[in-house]
Amino acid sequence: MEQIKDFNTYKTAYQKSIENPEAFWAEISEEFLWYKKWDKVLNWNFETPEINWFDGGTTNICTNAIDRNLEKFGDRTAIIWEPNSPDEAAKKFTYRELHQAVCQCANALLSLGIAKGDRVCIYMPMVPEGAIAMLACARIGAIHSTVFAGFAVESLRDRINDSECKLLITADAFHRGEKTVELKTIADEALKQTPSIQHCLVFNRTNTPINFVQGRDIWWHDLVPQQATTHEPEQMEAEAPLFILYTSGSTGKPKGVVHTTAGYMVFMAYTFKQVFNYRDGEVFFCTADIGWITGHSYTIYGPLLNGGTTLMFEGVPTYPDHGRFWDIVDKHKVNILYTAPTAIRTLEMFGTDIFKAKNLSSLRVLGSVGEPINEEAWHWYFENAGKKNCPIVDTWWQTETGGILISPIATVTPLKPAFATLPLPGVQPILVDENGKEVVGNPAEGRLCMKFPWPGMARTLYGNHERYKQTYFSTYPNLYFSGDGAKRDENGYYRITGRVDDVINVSGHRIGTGEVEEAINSNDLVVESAVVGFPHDIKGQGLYAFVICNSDVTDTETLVKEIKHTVNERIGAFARPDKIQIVPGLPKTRSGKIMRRILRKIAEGDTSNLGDISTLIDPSVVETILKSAV
Ligand code: 7RM
Repeated sequence: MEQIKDFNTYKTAYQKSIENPEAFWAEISEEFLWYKKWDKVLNWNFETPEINWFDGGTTNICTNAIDRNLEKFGDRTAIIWEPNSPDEAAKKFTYRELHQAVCQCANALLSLGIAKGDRVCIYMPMVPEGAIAMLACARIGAIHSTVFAGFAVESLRDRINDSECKLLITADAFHRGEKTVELKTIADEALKQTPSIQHCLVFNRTNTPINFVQGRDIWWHDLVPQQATTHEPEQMEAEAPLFILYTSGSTGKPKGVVHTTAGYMVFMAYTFKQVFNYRDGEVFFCTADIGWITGHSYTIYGPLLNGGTTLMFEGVPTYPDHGRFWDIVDKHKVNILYTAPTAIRTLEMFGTDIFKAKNLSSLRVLGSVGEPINEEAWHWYFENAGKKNCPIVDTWWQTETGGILISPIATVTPLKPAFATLPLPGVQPILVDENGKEVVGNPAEGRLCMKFPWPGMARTLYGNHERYKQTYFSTYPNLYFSGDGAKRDENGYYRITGRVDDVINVSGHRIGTGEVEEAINSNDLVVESAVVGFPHDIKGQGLYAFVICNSDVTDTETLVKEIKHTVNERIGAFARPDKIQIVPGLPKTRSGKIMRRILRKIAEGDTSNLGDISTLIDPSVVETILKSAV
């Protein structure tokens, strides 16, 4: 695959990808291993919606990510693992070792009765075995559903049940910063209500004593290393589901976003190589957890599909001190660092003294993902991490898009702080107004949509194609709607301004207000609640909950604590509201809709102009809420 080396080449590639998308993607796809080449590159229909890439082709993404690299790069490091504590030794897997480990895991899965098409839930910390388990699933054609290890019992349970996973792969426990998370204990709770699970494969990470259910539970070390180190991969249809990843929407329960085999493979390989300008032999460090899409696409699949070296880090940027990222960069000679604005802003708080003792000369490219990066954080990152000579790629994309859609191409696209800049080749964005009318010309502002498919896009929501259609293709006919708002400057550069729906982005984690409200409402003392986002210096956005409680509640302080605890237990600590205000009522319209616009203003502390509140049933409730705002 040809690397884009200058801006003109980008423009030519972009032009070609628009004029003849099928020829464009066919050429890129040639270099992969196919058991059978495709008959047709693309069939699509955004109305039904049905999107079909490389129809008739068969391949295996694991073979392409590992086996294909063995001959040339067998002894090259595929995965570097840096543990939570710098006192523990790092681990490395060459491509050959990774191949053997993945084959063993694949054979282990088969021995547990897992077959092509079965769902396997992976609830693992950031250890290589998490990646190995995902790759092993792909190898045998099982569908992995990775659940972030920060999720609590009910979130895990619901995800397992939604896709009826047969197997759960987890660990005894893990350390993250100063914290210990007893993963198996959480899993045990969830497994009380997951009838589809037959076995639980447990990786021993910390030697923490666990409850062991005979017949159901199996230690990883008792099963996996005993297996044969070769395995004949399953030949997968291009559109066979590869994985499910649950993500939050504005309403209802989390959505099981489904990605399929060939399109995802081609798109991750392409976007990784181009966006980061990845060069052979470089060390790529993506700080995202494998439980999120960024971890799937750019910690695992993208780098491996390019024969690259990927670094997995188990810990947090502030442990044992706030220099940890930079220590890792120096220790493993990281060339490309890909992290989130929230991490940058956290480190920014500690000042720049720490950089004096760091070298960082290995760094060549920096990346940002997950939320809009503010200009201040951009400059801080550019100057302190990049020493003003590493381009920053501000990459915009979503769980649903599979990979990066709008981003500078490192060393190629002229940068503009806080702008994700231009669409990648093959990507056709469009801005529309609230009525779906295209906003033409520049500068412009509108809702960000896509008018043409790209190979990495989600194909459906697990078990609910109708919801897929409703969520992404019904707001504006014949367009994929991202849920984000964006501006376009006079040069056509995009700046993503954030969600226009009720999804809140807390530290780069997508949280649906509905989910948090549901958790809060599950407390017997709560009558109703409304959750909105507000600007937060570190997290980007924080959560503000307005809660109506039962008249017999006298101790509101305890109730507030309890509510936080409930959210912790039901969703996970990352979704805990920053602020909780007990209110006597919520601003509702005559049709019973909560006027969130007003609550958002109150949460922001911007109460000078609340706008028209005359359509409220009881406008005086606003006054009352304002008086006790927290
Ligand atoms: C990759 C990921 C998706 C949402 C998306 C946006 C926001 C992501 C950027 C961004 C501004 C960016 N997937 N978002 N990247 N906003 N600039 N570079 O984060 O599914 O978890 O979230 O994140 O709102 O819709 S995600």
